[in-house]
Amino acid sequence: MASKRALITGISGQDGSYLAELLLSKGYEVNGTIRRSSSFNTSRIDHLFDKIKRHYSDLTDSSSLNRLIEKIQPNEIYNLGAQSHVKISFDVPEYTAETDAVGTLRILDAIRETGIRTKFYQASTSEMFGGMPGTAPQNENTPFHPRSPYGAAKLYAHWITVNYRESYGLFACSGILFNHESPRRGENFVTRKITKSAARFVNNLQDKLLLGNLDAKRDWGYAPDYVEAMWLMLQANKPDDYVISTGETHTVREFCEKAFTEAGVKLGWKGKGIEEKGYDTKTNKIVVEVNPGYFRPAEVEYLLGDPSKAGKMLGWEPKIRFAELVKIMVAADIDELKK
Ligand code: NAP
Ligand code: G4F
Repeated sequence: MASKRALITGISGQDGSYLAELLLSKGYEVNGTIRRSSSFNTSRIDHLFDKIKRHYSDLTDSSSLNRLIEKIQPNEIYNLGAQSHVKISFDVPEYTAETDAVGTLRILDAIRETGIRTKFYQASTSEMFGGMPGTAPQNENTPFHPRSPYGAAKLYAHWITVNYRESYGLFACSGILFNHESPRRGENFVTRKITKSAARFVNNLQDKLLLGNLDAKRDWGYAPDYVEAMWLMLQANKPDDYVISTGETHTVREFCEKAFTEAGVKLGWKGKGIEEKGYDTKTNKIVVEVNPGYFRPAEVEYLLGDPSKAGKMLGWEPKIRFAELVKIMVAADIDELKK
């Protein structure tokens, strides 16, 4: 008999898959929502097939959410489902708001309506800060200034989570997580795009890597560490909001350099702005070019989180930092090519 029942929206995503593994290891019954898709979209959780319960649902569909919450009666709900790509949110702003903002309200209201006693975790993001000049390191008291439809939708979700906690006494937490990555990261996020390209480059499968803003700085952590923080928030005595980050920041350019070094290629740089190029210092071959097609209408330039509250109140700290993270991701992508 499982000790607790959990419901994870977005269980097929990077974080959903790691969180499912963590909760299973703690003896939970793990339920997760998946979306109908014309092709298979469960590769990250296929290895858990007989251990978890999967349910078709969508954050844009209130009735499916109400039904599931009523049926499962979860002790803990982790709302990880989202249209999570910042640049794509400029192309599908309304869908992003429906899923990421109103979707969160739909769950909170289903909890209120059914009167089920459950704890709620909201997957909030450092994108809500917008990386405005003079605000780093960002902590729980830093003013919000979202710079994308994604950031704005997530900010609504954050505040509605806080509002339902204050209005109805729900045990609801908002985890303000900075970028976290892994070998399971979606291939159109910059870190995975780089590590996959580095692996392909040294195997003569790819010539060039086209990137957008090389100067953007991110506080990159390791996804398995971050799902542990989500769980810890729901085990605390009282609900609260926490910044989760490593406290270290690096440019996209540095991530590239490190990833190619791990793959055995030392990169040099020449040119400025959209003319900047990264080259293999051994062969002089151009490896990285800037393509303005990857620029965003508004950019978040500088993220650096201060996770000291989570350290003090939850005893959480990151185990894997930048250098090791890049190493893990490049090694996994090289291994993947060998298969
Ligand atoms: P991800 O890999 O993109 O996973 C997102 C999950 O949401 C997938 O399972 C996806 O299903 C599902 N989903 C998408 N649209 C949905 C909808 N309309 N209804 C229900 N489910 C839907 O994202 P992640 O990196 O694991 O991130 C998890 C959560 O944390 C997201 O809410 C993200 O915005 C937030 N977050 C992430 C980071 C980060 O750096 N990773 C940082 C801060 C906050 P499919 O597999 O079918 O697409
Ligand atoms: O990897 P990214 O797409 O991640 P971004 O925009 O920071 O968002 C991720 O982290 C957020 C937490 O802060 C999450 F909430 C969100 O769901 C997502 O997981 O881009 C990182 C940086 C940006 O500044 C972007 O402009 O890399 C820059 N970049 C440069 N070239 C690129 C590329 N990003 C992508 N995706 N692709 C490029 O070719």
